[in-house]
Amino acid sequence: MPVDLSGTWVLETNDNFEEYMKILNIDLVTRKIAAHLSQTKIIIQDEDKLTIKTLSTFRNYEISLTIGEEFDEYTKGLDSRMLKTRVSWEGDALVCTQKGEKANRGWRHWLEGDKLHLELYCEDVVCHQVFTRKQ
Ligand code: YOG
Repeated sequence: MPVDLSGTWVLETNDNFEEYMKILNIDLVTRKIAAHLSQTKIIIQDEDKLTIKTLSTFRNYEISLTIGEEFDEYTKGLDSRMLKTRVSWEGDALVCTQKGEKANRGWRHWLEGDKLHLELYCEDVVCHQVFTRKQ
């Protein structure tokens, strides 16, 4: 376990989220609602087991996985696609690849000082989110 990302994190900045939602074919009305949501990320890291909950007043999303093992991900309530997903450490970054209909899809988490960073990418679009620890 290179670093411990565990904690409750609150979204502070959300660059290019609109473009990320568009590339996932999220409809206009849903995008308008989602764009201004406060998102809370709860990460529970226990050796090679990981749970990530993304919570909002509109929808919640949760994955549980074993680091290094591919699993079937269904993005229920998001873009509702089936993916073959794998999450691994690349140095101190937690890196996810999501194989499916969309090319170059995945995400990456890392720490910088007291902030949690997340890049969500799909095709040529990158959304950059920064979270701060909930007090
Ligand atoms: O997190 O993949 O931490 O799963 C991004 C949604 C918005 C619903 C959230 C609800 C992408 C409408 C998941 C927002 C846009 C828009 C709160 C980010 C899709 C639908 C759930 C994510 C990873 C890494 C762990």
